[in-house]
Order: sequence, then structure tokens, then C-alpha cells
Amino acid sequence: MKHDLKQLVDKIQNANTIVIAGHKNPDADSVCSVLALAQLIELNFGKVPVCIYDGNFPDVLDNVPMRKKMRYYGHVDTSVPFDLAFVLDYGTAVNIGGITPVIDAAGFVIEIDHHINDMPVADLCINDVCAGATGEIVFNIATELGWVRDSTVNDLIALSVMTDTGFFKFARRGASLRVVADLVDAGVNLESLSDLLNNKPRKSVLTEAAIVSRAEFLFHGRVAVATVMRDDYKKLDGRSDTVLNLLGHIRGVEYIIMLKQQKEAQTSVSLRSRARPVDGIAAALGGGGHAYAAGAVVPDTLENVRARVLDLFRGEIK
Ligand SMILES: [Mn+2]
Repeated sequence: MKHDLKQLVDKIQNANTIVIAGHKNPDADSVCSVLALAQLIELNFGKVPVCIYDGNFPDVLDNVPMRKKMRYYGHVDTSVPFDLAFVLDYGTAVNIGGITPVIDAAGFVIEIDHHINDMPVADLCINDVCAGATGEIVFNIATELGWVRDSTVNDLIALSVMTDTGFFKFARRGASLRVVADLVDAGVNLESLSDLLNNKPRKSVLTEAAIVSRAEFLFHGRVAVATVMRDDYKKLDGRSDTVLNLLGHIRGVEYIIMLKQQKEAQTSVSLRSRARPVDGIAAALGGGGHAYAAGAVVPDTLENVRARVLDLFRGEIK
């Protein structure tokens, strides 16, 4: 057994209280990897971790197994420091959000993540940037340690990998698919899991459709720009990847920009590319991400951020 896994087991065995958190405004991988780890710890150690999140919990994830175990951190008593804290799928410290003091106060911190992160926060880091999802790393830990899994764990891990790989499109290694293959052989039904995610509020989907229909096409149709004003932003559920995906279906579109007016002077920028990497543009805006899917939250008005982003693209597109 690798030294870091031995230490992980040791810390779980010696902890009376355990908290597990993912990133702020959780996505499916963040939620499902947290819940899978909690269930694994309960099954294999008889301890019940507390699972918390910060930000908005999207309706689309309301039907995932164990959903009720995931609690808004503000509704949980965190006044007494936890013996052990896990922080999963968080990418960079700012994404831990309001949970940061809970993590800082814990006796020992373990992170499990598949994001590139130059400044990890934990005492023990079990990171694998080639993994398709954090849930995949949780599966690999459980397998290596010979932990018992149940059908709930299997469903949660499958949901993590399915969603974070864009239903397998972004899988960068066969191992991600082999995890899912093993889970299907163990009884996981991918069709019913993907159906369980058809749970967005009607107003959110109709708003996404309206945003797509209002999109602009610049630079001879190579750049699609979707703009989400404050009123529409409030109606969205989760990250509205649907908008980016739909615009990406259009012939000739190489880059997609989605600008969301989160507040009067706070605009989120999501970038997708089918041509050259866009993480440099995201970094220039103070954000980051993957080469072809990146973003930033900029403390400025929609109009100003729009002008800045288009300037950056003007320099990039030849
Ligand atoms: Mn993830």
C-alpha cells in the first residue's frame, strides 16, 4: 500500500469527527464524489462524515443518491473543529468559499482532486490531474484499499465520471472508461443515471433557449457570444453548459463566450474553444481552467468585461 493511502486510512481510523466538502456552487462531480467518499467511510469504518457545500445547489442534482446528506454549511454546526476534513474537486483555494474557515480549523486536511493546482491547501494531497473526475480518484482509492462498495457508491462514482467527462467526450485515458465499465458490470444502469439528471426547472431550460436565440456571431461567425443579463441569470440552474453546447453545434463557430451578469459589477466569463487554447485569455481576466474550457469571474460591469474579452479575442484571432 502506498504511504499516502496508509496515512489516509490512519487518519480516518483516528478521527471522531469528519467533514467532507467540495467546491462552491457544486457540480455533479463535486456532489457525487463527496457523497461517495462519505458512504465509503460509513461502510468501511462505521463513521458518519458530515457533508457540506457552499453556494447554490442546482435543482438538476436533486435526484442524485444521498442528496439529503449534502447540507448547506451555514445550516451545520461547525463551531467545534473537525478532527479530519476532506476537500474534494476544488481546483483552487478561492473555490472553497465560505467553508474555508472550517477546513483551516480541522485537525488534519486531505484533498482529493483532478484539477491543476499550484497551491494545494491540504496536509495530504491525493491528486491525479489525468483523472476524468474526482469520483474516479475516489474509486481508485477504494479499489486499492479493498474497501467494500455498495450500489449507492457505484451510482455516485458513475455519475461523477459521466458528467465530468461530458459523457465520455473529455476522457483523457482509458482508465476513466474502465472505471465505468467495471461499474456497469457491477450493475450500474447508465441510462437511468442520465435520466435522473433530467431535472432542471422548466424556466431554466426556457431561459437557456432564449439566451441561445439571442446570441451574437462575431469575427465572421467564428466567435459566438451569449449574454446573460441579471434577470435571466437568476432563472438559470447550475452552470448552463447547455448554452455553450448548443452554440458549439453551429458550423463555423470556433469559440464560444458566455458572459453572465452575476451582479451589477461582477461578470462571469465562460470560454469554450474548438480551435486554439483559451486558458490564456481566462488567465488574462484573472481566471483559469482547462485549455479548451476556461473561465473567470471579473469584478466589473458586463459592458466593460465584454469589451475586454473581445479585445483579447481580437489579438488572438488572425
Ligand atoms: Mn471535477
